[in-house]
Amino acid sequence: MDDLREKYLTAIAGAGDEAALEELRLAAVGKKGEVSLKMRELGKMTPEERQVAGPKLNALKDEINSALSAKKVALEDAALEARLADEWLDVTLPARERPRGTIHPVSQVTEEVTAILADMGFAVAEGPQIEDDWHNFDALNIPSHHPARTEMDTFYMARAEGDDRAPNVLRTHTSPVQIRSMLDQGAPIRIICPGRVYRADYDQTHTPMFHQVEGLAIDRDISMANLKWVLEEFFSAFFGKPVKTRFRASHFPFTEPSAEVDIQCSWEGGAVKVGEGDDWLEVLGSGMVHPKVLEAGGIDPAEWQGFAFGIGIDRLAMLKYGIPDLRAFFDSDLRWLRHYGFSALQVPTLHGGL
Ligand code: 2NL
Repeated sequence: MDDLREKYLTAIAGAGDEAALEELRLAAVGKKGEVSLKMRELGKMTPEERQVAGPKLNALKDEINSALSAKKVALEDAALEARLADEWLDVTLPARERPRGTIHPVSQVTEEVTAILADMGFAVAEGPQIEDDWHNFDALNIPSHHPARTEMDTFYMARAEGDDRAPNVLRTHTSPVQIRSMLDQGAPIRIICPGRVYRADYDQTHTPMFHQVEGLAIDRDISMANLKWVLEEFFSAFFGKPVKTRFRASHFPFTEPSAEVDIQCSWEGGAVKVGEGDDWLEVLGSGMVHPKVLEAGGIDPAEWQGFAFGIGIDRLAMLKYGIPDLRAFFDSDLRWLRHYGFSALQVPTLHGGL
């Protein structure tokens, strides 16, 4: 019996895990375990022998059982300690930084303009930023001697040595996109063309790349009255209050008649406010599409006519969001971008008041 005690208590003390412990339990005090077998032998003993051996065996069984449960608890504690040591986490560490970009005012305003005009039935059309001189100038009735075509105003692309085709240009307006759309779709047509345009100009109020949105509506009975309604509706939606407009006769090669459009504003303490006061701010050029331009777009001017307009997006952004310096738009200064940028969740909608 002393051998059994010695054997099992030593084995239990050395058991590495719960499975080993269970094996020992079965071997010692399980139904066919060594201690249980010994207990069965009690029946063959004399009463005197049994009186000595019985209590001793019971005591041994109890001793082994409590050693087993004590060891089980010790193993569980050790496993928990190991996990605690292993899965340690410093919850006081500063959180990981999440770099967040913002929506550039130009993108925001492009979305706003698009939302308003899409609601009036204008679809968005896009096209190449590198154009041939026909789409950028000839199709728009801009003659070859026109000052807009000089290298003072237009960026010309280089041609390969010996290639004497007219050089391509960086588009100076988004009008060529409208020419392409007319040629592709024919009339009737109602589109807007937002995008980057390029002119060789750099000062306080001009950057060599800027953004424009042009609109074009062609149908069987379109007039300047439709143009005026669309523009007043547009400005009122864009600035969120009624905005008066003023049309002044003007000249563009691609429209006849042509009008420059001013919007009502006030000047106070060096800041412009749109939709109040009795000053005027020029914001846009427009007119009825010139018959030669319709022809260049493959549309019969005897059957169709329409209006077109062009607005500077950057200018609109400065006006609406009180941004003073145009050149900062394209400096990629993170402090400026965080200050004037928009959250990706501020998606402009008509019902949200833009
Ligand atoms: C301006 C002038 C304007 C247009 C753009 C246009 C396009 C086609 C035909 C006729 Cl395809 N016109 N676009 C017309 C008038 C003015 O923009 O000063 N924008 C800031």
